[in-house]
Amino acid sequence: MGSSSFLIVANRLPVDRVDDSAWRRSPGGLVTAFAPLMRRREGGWLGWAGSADEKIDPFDHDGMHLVPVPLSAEDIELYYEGFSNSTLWPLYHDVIAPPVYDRTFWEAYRRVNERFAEAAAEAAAPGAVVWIQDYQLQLVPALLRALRPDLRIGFFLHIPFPPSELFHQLPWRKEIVKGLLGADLVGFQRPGAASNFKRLCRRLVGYGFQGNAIFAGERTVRVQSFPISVDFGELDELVRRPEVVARAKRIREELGDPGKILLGVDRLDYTKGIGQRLGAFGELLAEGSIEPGDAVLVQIATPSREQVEQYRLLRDDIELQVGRINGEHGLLGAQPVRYMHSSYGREELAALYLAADVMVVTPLRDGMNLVAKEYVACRRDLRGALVLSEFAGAADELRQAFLVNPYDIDGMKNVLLAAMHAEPGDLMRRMRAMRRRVSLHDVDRWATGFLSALEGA
Ligand code: GDG
Repeated sequence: MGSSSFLIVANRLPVDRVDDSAWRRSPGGLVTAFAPLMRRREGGWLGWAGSADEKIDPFDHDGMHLVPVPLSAEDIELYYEGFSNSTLWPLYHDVIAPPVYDRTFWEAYRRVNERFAEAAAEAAAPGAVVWIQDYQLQLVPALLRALRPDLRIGFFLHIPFPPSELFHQLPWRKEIVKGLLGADLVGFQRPGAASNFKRLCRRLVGYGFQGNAIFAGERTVRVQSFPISVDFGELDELVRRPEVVARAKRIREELGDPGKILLGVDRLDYTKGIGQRLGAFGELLAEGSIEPGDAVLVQIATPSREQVEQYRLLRDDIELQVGRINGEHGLLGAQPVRYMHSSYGREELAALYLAADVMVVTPLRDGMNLVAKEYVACRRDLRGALVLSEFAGAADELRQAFLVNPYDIDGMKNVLLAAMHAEPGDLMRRMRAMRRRVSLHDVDRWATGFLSALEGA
């Protein structure tokens, strides 16, 4: 038995390698959310360190005890790129892309989940609280419980949980449900996902439920929604810095001081609706509702899952679309779409949010979408419009956004124009309400809310 009385189990460790001996905390909200908890509770974090076929001993970093779980090149191909990102990811996102059902993927998923469960069983102190993260590790709760019945086990799914009709496609649907039911608390982003899961448990394994409780034989499993959020305070502080404010001004100048700056920030993923967004913007230019020079769409597309075929095809499609729009509507020295296939630092991102008049978040399906909440957290000036898909979890909370159905291109065009032309007073009212929501329901509240439910479960 190990010494961690609080253990996070996630596909990835929260650090990236700088060189042979040095690590750097990865960008992203999860680590920020957990760091204080980890320090308070002698926390550990178990996950893959990011390189293939490498065995790394546990080490301490930034007040956290990190336990690397090795993955071979084959595990990465079959468990990570395969079952996680070619089967579960599309299945859980409304089958926007066709899921691949491949038995070798499944075998690898099971094998790797067993490895994670064994490593967690070794690292956890007696009676420890273990919090397992996301779709890559859905078998770990039950596997870990079998090894260590003394633990208190929580699981949180960051992505949507699909409706029952879709979930039934999965040849290993029962195994996944039983895997999750090993937890004391199963958390989802949205209440609808929690309901889907409860109904599925009744149909697939015959367990009844009442309210938040599923009756799983001798045990009770609590199922509930916990909408994730951002570190409001950190972002609100970031955009007060004079260098960030100055950078936002410079960004506007570098873009040729257009009438309106529209911004998209996404991992390059087919769930994010980047093509639909470009389509709507392109049509507005083609029909003359927007003149080149009136508006620039900045699209940051962070490289993602480049070994997966569907992602390579998507990149080609998007880049073709950007090229067409700029080819047809660009002027010498002024391109309506500025597309960047790279990632940026936190400060640059905050400056971009601050420079953007219209933030365009149009996923076809998204568990939450933190970009929408980050934009809100960065707009202490109460300016800026948020265009937000109804199919993002964030739409449950950010009701004052300009909500769109990204499948409805005409609707999206109208909403983009409405957001671009909205009165400052209207924008201020909307932004004030959204900021109230995000500042009260920040990521710390998410993490402590989940943990107190788990410890009380
Ligand atoms: C999954 C679910 C759920 C993006 N580009 C850069 C950069 N980012 C940061 C954003 C944001 C994060 O990445 C993306 O989070 P999202 O929530 O938008 O989307 P997913 O990656 O799909 O996340 C999602 C989330 O998990 C949490 O539960 O909300 O629904 O799909 O924080 O700012 N960060 C930096 N440079 C970039 O270029 N530094």
